[in-house]
Amino acid sequence: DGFVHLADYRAPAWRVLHAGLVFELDPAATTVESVLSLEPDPARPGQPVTLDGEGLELLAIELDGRALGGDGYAYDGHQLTILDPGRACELRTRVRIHPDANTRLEGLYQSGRLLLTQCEAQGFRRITFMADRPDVMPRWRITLRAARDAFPVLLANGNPVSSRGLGDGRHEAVWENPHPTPAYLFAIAAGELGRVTKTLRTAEGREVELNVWAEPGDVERCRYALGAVDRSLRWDERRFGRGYDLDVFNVVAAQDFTMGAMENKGLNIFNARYILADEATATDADFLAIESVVAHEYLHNWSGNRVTLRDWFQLSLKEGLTVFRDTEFSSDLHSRALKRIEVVRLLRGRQFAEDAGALAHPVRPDRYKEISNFYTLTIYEKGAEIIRVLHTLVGEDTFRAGMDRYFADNDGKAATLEDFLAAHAAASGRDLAQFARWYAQAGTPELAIRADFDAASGDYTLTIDQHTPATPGQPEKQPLLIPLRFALYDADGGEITTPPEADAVVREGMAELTAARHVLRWRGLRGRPLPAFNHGFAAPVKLQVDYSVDELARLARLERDAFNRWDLLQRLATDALLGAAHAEAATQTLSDVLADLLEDTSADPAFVAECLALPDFDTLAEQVDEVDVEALVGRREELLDRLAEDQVERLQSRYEALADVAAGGLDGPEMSARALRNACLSWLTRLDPQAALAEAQFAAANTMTARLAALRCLLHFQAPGAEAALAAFQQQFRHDPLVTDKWIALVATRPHPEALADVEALMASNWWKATNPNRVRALLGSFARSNPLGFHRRDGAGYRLVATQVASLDAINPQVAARLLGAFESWRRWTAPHRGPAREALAALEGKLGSPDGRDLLERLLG
Ligand code: HT7
Ligand code: ZN
Repeated sequence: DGFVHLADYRAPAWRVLHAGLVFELDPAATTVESVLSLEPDPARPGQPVTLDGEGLELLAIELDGRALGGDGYAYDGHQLTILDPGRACELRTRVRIHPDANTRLEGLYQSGRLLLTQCEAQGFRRITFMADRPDVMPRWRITLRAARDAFPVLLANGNPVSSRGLGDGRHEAVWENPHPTPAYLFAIAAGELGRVTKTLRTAEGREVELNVWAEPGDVERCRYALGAVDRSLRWDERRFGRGYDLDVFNVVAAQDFTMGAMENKGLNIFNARYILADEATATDADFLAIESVVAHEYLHNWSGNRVTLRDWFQLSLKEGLTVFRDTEFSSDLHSRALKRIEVVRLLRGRQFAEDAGALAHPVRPDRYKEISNFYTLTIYEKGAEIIRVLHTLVGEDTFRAGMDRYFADNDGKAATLEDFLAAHAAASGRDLAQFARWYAQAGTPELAIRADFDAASGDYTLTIDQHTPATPGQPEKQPLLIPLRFALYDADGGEITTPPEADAVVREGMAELTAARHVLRWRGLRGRPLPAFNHGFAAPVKLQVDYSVDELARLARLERDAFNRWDLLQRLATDALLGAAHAEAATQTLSDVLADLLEDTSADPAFVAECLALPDFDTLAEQVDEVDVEALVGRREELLDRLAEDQVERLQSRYEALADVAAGGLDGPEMSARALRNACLSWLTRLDPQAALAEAQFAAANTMTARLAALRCLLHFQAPGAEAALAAFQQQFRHDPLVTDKWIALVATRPHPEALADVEALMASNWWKATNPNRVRALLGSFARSNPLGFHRRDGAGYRLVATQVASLDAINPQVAARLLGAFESWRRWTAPHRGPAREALAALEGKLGSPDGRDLLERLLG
């Protein structure tokens, strides 16, 4: 049926114990000689050796030193089959590949003057023959040979063993990776690279050299990333007791990279946008993202590399866990509340939509057609939330004990989610069978909570109904184990600490919901209490609680925890936008609370900035049955206008007062000041685009954060000076592709249907580079995902533009094309004037996509 099924998993009949590779590197034609030590599984005798190899030009093949003739093997362009040799043996092959023609950026490819690899998930088979599956884990010896002038630096996984000149201008470097490592973690990088470096001693006493490499002109911009590697290594030692296990840790920045970065053993390869930074070219958000992606890849060394995956169905075992770990890293180092706000925005705006749309799938899918299409927010972000649910249920100490056990039991192995759950079940003494449903069931659970108070008896009951909507292929759902935090406040704002009578386990303000309905009951209360739920968003669910505006206003002032206060403001804003009955009262309350916040100079300015940022379009769209794009955007703009009018003086005063702290520097208070200042600038420019505030900030800016925020205000509010500022910005940074991506994304997201023409003009210009994923994302990704008025034009031109580009990008880089196609995931919920053109744009793609990636997505979108 074209699917790979989890139920069909079989252990490999042949293991690869050792892989010795010799590369003769050349962009046009690289040869790879491979010697694989193969061993049969005694439990499965008589099986042929089958190795993956995609489109390889086979030059030579020998088994145990003897050339194989045409009757000894078969190669069909995808798989190499050798009749059962019947014993352990050594297979030697030589193949030729063509990195400079590789626009897929999978396998060995050229980026600028560098040669690089990307092997996850199934790219290694484009380099040479291998059992390209994560449960086959050879030890590796990698020899790289190349012309010294073009490729002075030769890097691979593991530790450097030797290097030497070869005469005739060529040289060689040998690397050895002693840890059993699957092929998806293989990496090499070669070319003219410079580095920043630092040596440290790990807690276990190992001396480790940390290097961050980039093209020579970019080396100075690697310093921040190097610091982030250092911080990550130290944090994993402290918080998880996990040390680093090689003599070197190399990181390389590449301008052409399909995703964010890759955790190859000892040689992480990064999209340059997650490495290169200084204050003149990177925003504060860039710095924070760099630190978090660097941490993510570093932390994979244990969650992914030392303990790897049995098969790709287990993807969230490494990705969800590592997102959980990198989020904890950022929360420990910076503001936990701000990090939680960032994550919850992403969940509500994007992951919930994915989980409710045509592409919804469980965190552990049970079948797939193309694994590349499963690197999703559900696998990553919902996967991390599930780990957080476990952490909430068992507490930090027991969670740590479970992790220690998981690492100890599975080190050097290829694990499953069952292995992970078994370790945590053993450490906590809990039965995690119901918890495991989180992995099997797609869709965001909804909790509807009804409160009843009997004034005569003082009895107060909370009835909690759990429901998960149907998703493709899963019409029926079972109840999940959900830890629901709650608090009850009395009339004086004091917390009622009496535990309720309940048909669920309740402890310290948390109920463990396991059934479709639970009832919590308090008796003899003196008045109707005010309830609050899901503090810190501990349960990744949608809550339905009918609050009056007065109750929300009281809660917004009662809640001391920063995340919860922010969440209440989001709720007020949502009611102001979508809650017809009390929209006006909610607007007024929101405005009053924002006024207090803007006057509260003791509050973290970055937190105030988060409170000023209303729920975005995606988050709102997720909460309505049918998405009327123009109406939703229009209402949001009106609300922003109204709130900005109410706050104008406070905005001006905070904008001015924060100028000095915001002037430069990367310390918390400095970044915070810029965050609030830029939020104020946006609201003030909205009110009066003619005022020269943004123009002045643009002219005086000495950080990219201030400059880009000003340019955004100028362009998006069509202020005088916008054209001149854009031209100056383009000119100043024309040689920097990452900064160029920034202005391109601003143009693509101008909130106006006419932005389409600007996007088309850019596509016809020299700025357009279809082979560079960052450029494609900056222009088309931003347009499709972050410009509702442009993408959802009533004439369907936005959909047609994106669909047409998907078709041509599919032939260049199928993964990049498939991600763009994901922008249509919610099309069935768009109102009729949009739905029709969207369906037509998708239908026009049928028969036009050559890749399995694109065809799989299109089938699911239209199915
Ligand atoms: N584990 C890495 C995933 C990745 C990837 C997957 C498919 C195609 C290209 C890719 N590049 C990187 C990234 C991570 O989650 O750490
Ligand atoms: Zn990852």
